[in-house]
Amino acid sequence: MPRLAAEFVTSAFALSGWPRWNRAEIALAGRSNVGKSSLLNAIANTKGLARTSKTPGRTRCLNFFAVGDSIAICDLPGFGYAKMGHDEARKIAAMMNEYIEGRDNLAAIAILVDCRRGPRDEELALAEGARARGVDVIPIATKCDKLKRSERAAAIRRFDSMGIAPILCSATSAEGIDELRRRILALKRRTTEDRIET
Ligand SMILES: Nc1nc2c(ncn2[C@@H]2O[C@H](COP(=O)(O)OP(=O)(O)OP(=O)(O)O)[C@@H](O)[C@H]2O)c(=O)[nH]1
Ligand SMILES: [Mg+2]
Repeated sequence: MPRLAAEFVTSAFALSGWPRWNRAEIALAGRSNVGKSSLLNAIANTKGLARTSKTPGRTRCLNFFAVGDSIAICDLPGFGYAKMGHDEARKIAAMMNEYIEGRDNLAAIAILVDCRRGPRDEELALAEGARARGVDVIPIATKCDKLKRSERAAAIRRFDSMGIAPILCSATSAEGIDELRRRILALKRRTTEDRIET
């Protein structure tokens, strides 16, 4: 599997900052600290491409990365960070929803969930909203290097409520990263007409 080169393009705090291009986008979504930015760095095999941190709430805007000629990755800010101020948390949630509900380029959303926790209401709602718009949902169980061999089956079963088995991923051990690269390279741009109207 060749390295999947990704290049930072721009940060956006509002719709007006979203890039105008024809690329198919995959968004990386999930709770704060779940490992979105680390996963992006692993996919691109470039340390420091997206900023990561032990402190939750590192990413506060939408960060767009171009992959080849026709694909892009959008690293989203994390939700559910308890210590974030109410106004800031609301602003970030609104920014995320605006993107997920309004971005025509969005072809797929990778919903990252800590493998030891499993999806809850917020991730299930995110998956449902994306599917209703015809956006592919790719569940990802992150930090799977933390699992003992005997815990792996249970970790996968935690995703039953999502209706799709997760890709077990680790930015540390690189497990699942090639599979994710394949899924990203297979993305095709969808036009508005392709979407399932609900
Ligand atoms: N063991 C392990 N730790 C990880 C893995 N991926 C990320 N981490 C750690 O988890 C913490 C959060 O990682 P980030 O990639 O910054 O998480 P994020 O989802 O982008 O966080 P926000 O930007 O705050 O939403 C960091 O301390 C990482 O080193 C992994 O696969 N395995
Ligand atoms: Mg981040």
